[in-house]
Amino acid sequence: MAQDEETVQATLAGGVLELVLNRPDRLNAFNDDMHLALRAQFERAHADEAVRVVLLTGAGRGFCAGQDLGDRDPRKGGPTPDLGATLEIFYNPLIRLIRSLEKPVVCAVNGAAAGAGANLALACDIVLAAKSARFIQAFSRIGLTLDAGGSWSLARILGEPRAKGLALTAEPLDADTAAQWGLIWKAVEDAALMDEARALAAKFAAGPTRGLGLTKRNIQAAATNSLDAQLDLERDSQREAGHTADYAEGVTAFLEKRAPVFKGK
Ligand code: T3D
Repeated sequence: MAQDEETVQATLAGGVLELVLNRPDRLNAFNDDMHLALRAQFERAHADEAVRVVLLTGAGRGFCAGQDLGDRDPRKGGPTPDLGATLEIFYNPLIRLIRSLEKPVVCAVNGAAAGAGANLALACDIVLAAKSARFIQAFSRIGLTLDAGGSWSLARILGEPRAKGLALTAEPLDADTAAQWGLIWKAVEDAALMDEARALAAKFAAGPTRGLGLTKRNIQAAATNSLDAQLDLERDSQREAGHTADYAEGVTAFLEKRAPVFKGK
């Protein structure tokens, strides 16, 4: 079995690339193999037209517990690890790949999402979480600071008071509260999580892929654009969307009073 199939299970069916973080006995904490495997899958999502949506979740009772601390054991001796290198080599490229993918990324948080694992989830476009799931900015418990885009996501989404509260206290945030605060899209019953996430992913996979991708890109661009720049971007994007076969199909289907059949073209 290939390395990436062991630590990240990947299946592509019906336009949905489903990725399952697969180190359940470590609550899917990242080791180097899992970093490389997950990155390879997001690179594939960029390159492969057959991928129209990504669905990310975790095996077992956790979503992802961040970096594997067993690989950071100071008791083993040796030089102090360069944690900046981990970010430069692994987390930062991964977060950039997710944010720059002009296709929806759905995240189904099935259990604890801690440290970089929490911020991996927050980098995704639509986050569903099981009601039993918890988001834990665990960094301060071990003397670290936010990473994997957490300081950016939390401050932007929640504002300083709640971002600082979560980060400085490392208190777990339950899924219902995360949804109420607007940190995630929805909290759902545990038993319904994967059905709901897969239904959503299937809907996106049958959607107008370019239009969805432009929508994602432009909403993200709004954070740093002026209104003028954003209006120009909307004009250019709508021009591009208007040339797609999916737009022609959408309008035709409306006029023919039937459901559209989008091809992602
Ligand atoms: O290069 C760099 O290191 C820089 C990058 C840093 C990024 C980071 O993510 S730093 C933050 C690392 N993550 C954490 O600090 C979270 C550590 N985990 C926890 O705090 C807890 O496990 C949870 C709150 C997530 C869940 O608690 P609980 O009680 O439900 O489960 P547990 O019993 O703690 O964990 C179950 C097993 O998973 C356990 O192993 P065992 O005793 O059954 O053999 C535990 O040791 C293991 N585990 C959980 N998280 C990690 C882990 N093993 C290695 N690394 C982990 N991060």
